[in-house]
Amino acid sequence: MFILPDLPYRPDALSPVISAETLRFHHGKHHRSYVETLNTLLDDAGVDPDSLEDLVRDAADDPMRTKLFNNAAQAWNHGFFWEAMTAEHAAPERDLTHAIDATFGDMAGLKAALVKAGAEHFGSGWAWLLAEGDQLRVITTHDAGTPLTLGSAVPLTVCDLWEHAYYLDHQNDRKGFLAAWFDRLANWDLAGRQFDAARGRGPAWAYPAPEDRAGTVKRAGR
Ligand code: MN3
Repeated sequence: MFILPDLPYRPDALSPVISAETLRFHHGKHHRSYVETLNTLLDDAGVDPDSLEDLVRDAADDPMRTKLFNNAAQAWNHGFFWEAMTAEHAAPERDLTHAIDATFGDMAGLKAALVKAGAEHFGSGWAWLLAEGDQLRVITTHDAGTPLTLGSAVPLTVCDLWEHAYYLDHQNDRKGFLAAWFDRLANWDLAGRQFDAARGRGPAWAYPAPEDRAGTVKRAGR
C-alpha cells in the first residue's frame, strides 16, 4: 500500500502563488485519488511492489497497464512536485549554478526556457528540468508522463501544468503561474541534491516506501 505523503509545509506556505485552497484540493483530493486508485489496482491484481519507481518503470509502455501507469506515475510526480517547492527561497549551489550558466546562460535563461516550454505545452502535463550526468535540459511530459522512464535522466525540479494546479489562483494564465513558481517556490536545495545524484553522488529522491496493512514500512527507502 502506497501512502499519501504529508506536505512538507503548511497549506498556506506557498501563498499567494499557490493558495491554501488550491493546495488542499491538489494534495488532499487529486494526489489522494491517484494513490487510492493505485492501491485498489494493486490490490485487485494481487501485486505488492517494493518501490513506486520500479512499478512506474515496469508499467510504462505496457498497453495492458495504462491505468496502473497513469495512477502510479501521477502519485510519484506529485510526491516529487511537493518536495520541489519551498517557501524559503535559496539560490542553487555552485555546481548547479555552473551547469545552469553553461546550458542556459544564467538563471534568467533557465527561467525563460522553462516558462516557454510549459506555457507552450499543449494540454495537461509537467515541465521538468532534468540532468543526465552533468548535462541539463528542459522537457515537458504529457498527462502522467514522467522522466522515471527516460533512462538515466534525473529530474531536478518540476512544475505541474494541469489546470487543477493553477486555475483557482491564476485562471488561464499558465505563463504567469510558471514565472511566479520559478521566482518564488522552486526548491534549488532539492535540485542540487538531485544534480548530485545524477552525477553518482548520493541517492535521488524516492517516493516513500510502501507499507503493509499494519503500517509497517516494507523496506527502507533507497
Ligand atoms: Mn497535479
